[in-house]
Amino acid sequence: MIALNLKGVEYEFLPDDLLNKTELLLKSNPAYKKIPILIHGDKSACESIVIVQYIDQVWASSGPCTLPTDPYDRAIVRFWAAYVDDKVRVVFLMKRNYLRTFKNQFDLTKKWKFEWKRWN
Ligand SMILES: N[C@@H](CCC(=O)N[C@@H](CS)C(=O)NCC(=O)O)C(=O)O
Repeated sequence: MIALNLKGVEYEFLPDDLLNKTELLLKSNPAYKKIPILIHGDKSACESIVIVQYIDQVWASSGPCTLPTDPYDRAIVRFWAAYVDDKVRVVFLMKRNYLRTFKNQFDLTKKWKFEWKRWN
């Protein structure tokens, strides 16, 4: 959305329920079944960095270039995008799964702290 806004491209935002994905999402990104997806006419582009590059190229003459034009600088941006995707997201997902798994224990700890305060 940031890239589209920078380019001044009008778009419609279609939210999706990631726990109950729509047919449109599944049909538009059959490989990963994930968002974001850019639907442009009868075509769809998936993966953030691919979408940003696509937007830069299709709307090249409008607004600023989202990615650097220098090939090396562009490679660096792609490297860090892949790094964040690979490493940071994994940590986020691990934290989410950890919290889900141990939610009951956290609730118990809260209860225990409450009891401790009550008696001390
Ligand atoms: N590499 C992808 C990552 C996309 C991604 O992880 N999307 C998440 C939402 S932020 C998603 O669709 N999750 C649903 C799922 O994993 O089923 C990108 O950069 O576009």
